Amino acid sequence: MPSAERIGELLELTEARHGPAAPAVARFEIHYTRFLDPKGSAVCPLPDFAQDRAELVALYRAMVLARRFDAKAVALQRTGRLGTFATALGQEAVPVGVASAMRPEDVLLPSFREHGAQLWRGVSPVELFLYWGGDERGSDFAAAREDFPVCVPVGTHAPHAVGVALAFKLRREKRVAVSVFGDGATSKGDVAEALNVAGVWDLPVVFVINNNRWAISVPVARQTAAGTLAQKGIAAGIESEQVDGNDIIAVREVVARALAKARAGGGPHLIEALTYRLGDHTTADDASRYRAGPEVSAHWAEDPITRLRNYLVGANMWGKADEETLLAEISAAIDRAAEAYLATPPQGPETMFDFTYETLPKGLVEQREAALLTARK
Ligand SMILES: Cc1ncc(C[n+]2csc(CCOP(=O)(O)OP(=O)(O)O)c2C)c(N)n1
Ligand SMILES: [Mg+2]
Repeated sequence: MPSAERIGELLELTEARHGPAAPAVARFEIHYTRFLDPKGSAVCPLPDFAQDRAELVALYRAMVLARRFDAKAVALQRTGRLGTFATALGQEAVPVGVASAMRPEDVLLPSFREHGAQLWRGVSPVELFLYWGGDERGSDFAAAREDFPVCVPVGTHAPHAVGVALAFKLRREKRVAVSVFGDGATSKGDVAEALNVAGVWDLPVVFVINNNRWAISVPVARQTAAGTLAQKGIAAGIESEQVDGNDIIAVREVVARALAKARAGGGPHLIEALTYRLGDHTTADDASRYRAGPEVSAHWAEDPITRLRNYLVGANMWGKADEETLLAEISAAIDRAAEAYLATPPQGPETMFDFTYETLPKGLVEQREAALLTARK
């Protein structure tokens, strides 16, 4: 990707070529926020919420929970007890940071790597296991009733977020729609159209690009020639910025500011969170076929969980005993959830027809009956 310096050079070149008769009529800057460096040292004064140990420990706990959920989901898939699963290994600060900045009445529209956000908002690990196990009941959340389910089609939930935000605006509700999608999704027409209309209608929506640098086997540099993904928001007239997506304090802070702005009627916002996919794309992928090992190892040095733990330990807010207690509590909770999932009797095959249409088209009525007959045999 071209550096900010290179973009400056290009601007100067354009001016030199066209001369003063053709003045530049637009310029833009993308700001990048980071509070903790990869080692966990503060690089500038931390925001107010980060002065509170309980707030930071809650963020730490939620990232550890997301990682533990991930590991269990992979283990279940590998032993034939879960469907294909997309881990968020190394990316936990994005979903947890986003969700921790939201209010319960806001609406989350996640893609398939945001279980950290869903867990924070009250979706249970049992529901998530059910979803990834192919059971539609996993999307019928007991809490977070108005949040959207996991969106596997790449980027199609961005226009849905615009619809949700338009409803909030029409009803004069002080709520914000938050849509999280990947770097690859920014190449989709759905995302470009969503950004465009959100800008024109000045809607209360925050778009978060979870830029983990890869879209399956396609690296960002082959995805777009744009220097940043954030500037795609600028093109739509939306205030846009970058954040260190492995620094949860930074993610929470920039998302909180964007939400406050949108809630106060200040319009949409786009945040590009720079992180890295440490794992395979999904359990159906083998990233070693297209990605060099040293690249991955280098990114382990930016792990968001270690980063926050180092900060907490350095600030005398966390110790070995705290860590052991937390890990034991979280492992037990996830194991219990997995057991509850495995003990849930599966639904009948007819349910795959039952949740899309209010009235089933004739062809599907026949297929539904055939599925039931086969199941009874
Ligand atoms: C509309 C659509 N096209 C293709 C796919 C197959 N697919 C699944 S994930 C993915 C890449 C997504 O990359 P990115 O947006 O960067 O998200 P990430 O997986 O890295 O989180 C593709 C092409 C899909 N799920 N939906
Ligand atoms: Mg990606």
